Amino acid sequence: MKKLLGLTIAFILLTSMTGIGTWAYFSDVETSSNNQMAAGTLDLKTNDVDGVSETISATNMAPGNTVGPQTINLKNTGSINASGLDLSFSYIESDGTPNVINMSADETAAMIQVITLNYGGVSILDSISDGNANAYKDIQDLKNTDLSGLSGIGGSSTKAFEIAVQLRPETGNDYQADGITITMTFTLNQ
Ligand SMILES: [Ca+2]
Ligand SMILES: [Ca+2]
Ligand SMILES: [Ca+2]
Repeated sequence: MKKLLGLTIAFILLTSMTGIGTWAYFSDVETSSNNQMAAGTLDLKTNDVDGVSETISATNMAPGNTVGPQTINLKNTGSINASGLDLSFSYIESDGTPNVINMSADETAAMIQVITLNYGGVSILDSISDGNANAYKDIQDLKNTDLSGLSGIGGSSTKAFEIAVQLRPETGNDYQADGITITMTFTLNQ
């Protein structure tokens, strides 16, 4: 039995600024203070009820800004032990306006470094391959890494999933108003 559950994280880079001041803003990390991730418990049901989804937003990230670590509790609400958990990431472009230079979703994802990735209290960051060879683990790498076969969750038990990201300090002005919406999918196998 498999249950799917989508978790959406929206990262919009500096969408609210317009005009000449926009470009100055991009190098001023202090002015972006609204980054947040909402906590939540995700119920991975083991009956035939569809999974729920939850949105985590990080808007107006400036270069160098860190968001998280945010804990998401993955709860096996059934009584049957799950033998394994598959985790996958995908994203779509989600840009703001105006967007003078449009960087691709992959380019944007590559600028968002994953600095914390824990499951069940253990870091799984080392499992991520630096597929785009930019010398750090990022959201594009996450998308392209197979994260299936993680340890399962016992019946009526919960494991914590934690993630923190940073918009790379060297992110250039071309990325302004570019954003991506990331969907994490947890598949509980029994
Ligand atoms: Ca874009
Ligand atoms: Ca990388
Ligand atoms: Ca742009």
